[in-house]
Amino acid sequence: MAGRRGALIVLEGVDRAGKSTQGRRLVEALRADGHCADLLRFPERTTEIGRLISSYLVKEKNLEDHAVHLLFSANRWEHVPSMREKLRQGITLVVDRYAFSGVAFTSAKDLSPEEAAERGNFGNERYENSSFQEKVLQSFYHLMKDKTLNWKTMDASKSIEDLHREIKTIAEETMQEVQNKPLGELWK
Ligand code: NYM
Ligand code: MG
Repeated sequence: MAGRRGALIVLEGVDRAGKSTQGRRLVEALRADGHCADLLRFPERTTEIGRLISSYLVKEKNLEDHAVHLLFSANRWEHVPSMREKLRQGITLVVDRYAFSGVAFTSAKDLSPEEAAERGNFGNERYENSSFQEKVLQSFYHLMKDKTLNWKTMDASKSIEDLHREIKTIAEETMQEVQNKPLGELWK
């Protein structure tokens, strides 16, 4: 029994794909089955770095693109020690966005201002328009070519319930699969 570790389950996708809903449902269901599971989200807006990011996203603050990219990265790094500790203790982490969002959103920023001005039915934060999200999606497809990561693609147009069942099955398989493997590192 000793040494069984938790799984790192990352939900990625464009804005409004349903990641937060599915993340919450997954953690509830895993806990109901007696597993140890915690929900995390990035950006984690409650830290000092997270508050800076949030004021950038709601357009209260302007920040240089590279600087804000590094803030998103720093916001993940400030949580890495506690994440590793939890995984080692056997707690499965369900994470609503991670470093893939960092790459996908920053790399979508070469969008022309005309394209960015065309707004769809999104929220009011930075990046929340359809042409930007299309670039983000293409970037995610590119990142998914990395077969060292165990990507599963979900059809976000399915019902919340159907998606939940699929995601829960994948999560349980993954937890089994990794339980005796050492913690890895991303992009090493
Ligand atoms: N975002 C998120 C980034 O631009 N870079 C990152 O590294 C991360 C983690 O933050 N539009 C963007 C994607 C979202 C925005 O996230 C806020 P959320 O999940 O809507 O709170
Ligand atoms: Mg959002």
